Amino acid sequence: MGRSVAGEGVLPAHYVAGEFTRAGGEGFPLVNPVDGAVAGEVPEADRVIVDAAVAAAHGALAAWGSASVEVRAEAMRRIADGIQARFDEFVDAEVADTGKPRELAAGVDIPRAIGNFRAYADLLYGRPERAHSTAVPGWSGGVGQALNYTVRRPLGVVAIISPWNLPLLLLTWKVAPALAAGNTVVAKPSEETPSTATLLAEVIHDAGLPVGTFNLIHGHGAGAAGEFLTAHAGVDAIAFTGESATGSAIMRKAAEHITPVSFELGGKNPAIVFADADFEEAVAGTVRSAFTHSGQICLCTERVYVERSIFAAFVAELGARARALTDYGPMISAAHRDKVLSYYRLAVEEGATVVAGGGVPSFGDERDGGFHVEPTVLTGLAQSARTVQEEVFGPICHVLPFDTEDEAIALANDSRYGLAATVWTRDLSRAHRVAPRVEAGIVWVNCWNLRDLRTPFGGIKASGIGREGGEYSLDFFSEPVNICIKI
Ligand code: NAD
Ligand code: 6OD
Repeated sequence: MGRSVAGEGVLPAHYVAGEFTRAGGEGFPLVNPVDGAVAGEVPEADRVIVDAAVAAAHGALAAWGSASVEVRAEAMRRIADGIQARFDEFVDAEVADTGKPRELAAGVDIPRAIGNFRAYADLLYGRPERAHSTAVPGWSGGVGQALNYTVRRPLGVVAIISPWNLPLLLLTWKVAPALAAGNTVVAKPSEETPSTATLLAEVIHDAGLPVGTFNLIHGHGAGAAGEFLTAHAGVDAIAFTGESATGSAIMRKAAEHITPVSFELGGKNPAIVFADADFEEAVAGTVRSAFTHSGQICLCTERVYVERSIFAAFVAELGARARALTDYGPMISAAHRDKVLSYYRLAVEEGATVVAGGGVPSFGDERDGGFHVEPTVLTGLAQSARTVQEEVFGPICHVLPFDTEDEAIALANDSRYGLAATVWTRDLSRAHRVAPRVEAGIVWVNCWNLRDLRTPFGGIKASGIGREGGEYSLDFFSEPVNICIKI
């Protein structure tokens, strides 16, 4: 079938065994979250398509799994170049699917997708292989030698399931290291955001990897394409990003075949603001960390703990800046908007004071048909309130005062999640003291979402299993094999 043409939008298609197809079950509408209009139709992969994708990935393992580091690294670079060459198409597609501000897609999502492939091309060369010289007691009492060395081999066919919030960034965050490590891939993006994944398949097709090395299927999760894929006996590993509840469901299925998993899940991320912080930096940083992409980033702050002496001033300024935000994107869907609004209502029932937002904005244009909600700042809830404990994944944060360092840490850690945290202080000793005590996989001090692709990324508690990023991803996507040679 035909491929997307610049300026004409993307026709979402599965990519299986080197062919684009819209075959399978009954498709479903693709909705523009900015105005609620139907923008196209997404094909739904049935079991036949999923089986074909897994079979194709198996068929490509011998060729791709044995390709040299040079061949794989060059392929990663061709993919990066291919995205770069179609940069504007990728930006258009990401904006159309998510409604996110164009500067976010053009400034973060698409450049980071390119960066993901370039980073793994480079990392492949820097990968050390370990060797150990081992003393061996000889048969006749002398001492001989053995050489132990460790090689890494790919896991096989990897299923990659990604969410809708950073569709291309989070898909490539897993596809790049999985392919770099010599695996073949069957990927399923979120049903809400099929377009940049389809463009990625076109770019990978053009990069000339062996047929079947990368496959893409579209469709829903539970009881559908996502579950068919993650429960598939032919899948050797699962890398998943999404809700913690979905992680549990996938893990139950994975248990059947003892399939290894890497999970990046939900969060309820705290910010701790000490009175000695640079006030302006802390407020501006918290506005970014709470409201970027309308709070639909797993790293976004939803709980803010502020030292009592600056609490009132901080809340007033945060509220004023939240009210001043005007150019923000929508929630991804009507269902997600309704979930976020249900938390706004719940918070009020739980006794919150609404400092800013709390409702649906009125723009007086086509956006009124879309799924926007106001950036919202709350105070006055107990730490145990559901709105303080449960992930909302929208533009909402609740601010609570604290009196001591220990209390701030205890409040931050009082959560089933442990993904990311921010600490705002000018006291270096305090920063070093507090950061390691916060139960999170990532702690930013005086900054937020400052990323280095070599660093470990992931969460503890209900926020995930394992770490991705740099060598950590290459470790997950490959298996160490120790070889011992008596010499
Ligand atoms: P989701 O869990 O609903 O869906 C994610 C993906 O899983 C989609 O592709 C979906 O089709 C698929 N899926 C759903 N049920 C499935 C099942 N039973 N079997 C197999 N696949 C299934 O998540 P979402 O709503 O797309 O994304 C938002 C969530 O993702 C939030 O909780 C957010 O915190 C989390 N998230 C975490 C990270 C991280 O790095 N930790 C990053 C982004 C998003
Ligand atoms: O920046 C990244 O590498 C990354 N994995 C970001 C995740 C954001 C979650 O929404």
